[in-house]
Amino acid sequence: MDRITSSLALYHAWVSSASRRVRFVLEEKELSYQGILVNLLAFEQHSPEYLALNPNGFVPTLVHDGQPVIESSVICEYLDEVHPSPSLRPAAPIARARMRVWAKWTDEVVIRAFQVANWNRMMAPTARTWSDEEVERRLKAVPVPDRREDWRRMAREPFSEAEIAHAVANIRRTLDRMEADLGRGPWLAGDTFSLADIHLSPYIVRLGEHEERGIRLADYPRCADWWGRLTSRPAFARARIEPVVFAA
Ligand SMILES: N[C@@H](CCC(=O)N[C@@H](CS)C(=O)NCC(=O)O)C(=O)O
Repeated sequence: MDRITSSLALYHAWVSSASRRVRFVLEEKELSYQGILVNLLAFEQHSPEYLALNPNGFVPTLVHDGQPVIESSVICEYLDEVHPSPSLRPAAPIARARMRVWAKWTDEVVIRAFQVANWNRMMAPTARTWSDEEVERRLKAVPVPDRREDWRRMAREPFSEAEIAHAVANIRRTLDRMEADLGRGPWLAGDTFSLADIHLSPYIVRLGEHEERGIRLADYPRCADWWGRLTSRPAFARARIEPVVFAA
């Protein structure tokens, strides 16, 4: 990993959805920052150097004036506090509360729902090649017990069809709730584009991965309209929130 040379640095990975939320905020605010790539399949996120910044061993981590800030939704709010213009949090407390409900749902449900299917395709092909000794060594370096178990699963017992079906049910639930909230719209938290819209964007861009399970954005007309408006924002392209292409 590169060394920090700027007062605003983001440790991230291009395909990491949590990193993408923060990159979108940085681009909306047109902040210049140093991007430091963390190679997740080389396990740089579990190195002592990185764990000193982010004790959970996840990307992203923002380092501002030498101070690390972790957790993507917290980083997004932090950036909006220290660089308030243009504001990404609605002014009205009720709309701000709705924005936070979306942040919470994304953190507690959406991240996991997408992780289950994605990790089988993205992480398992590497992890299943490890010897038993290597599995033991790699798992020792993973600090969060739940994530350690996820890595063990990738090495030896990938997520089952039943677990993926459960994840897909949560994705459908998310789309249903988005469709309902957009009825009040035009944005997820109300009148203005906000962090709520940013939080969902890296997951909606990956919906195509679930097409064979019958999930289609076109079946959610308000979401499809919202997606058209969101993806035409110049910051979206600069943040590089693109569908993920898997090796065949
Ligand atoms: N709640 C965390 C989750 C971050 C997260 O799960 N990051 C993934 C990439 S999207 C990661 O670091 N994966 C590598 C690993 O767990 O070893 C956040 O929102 O920042």
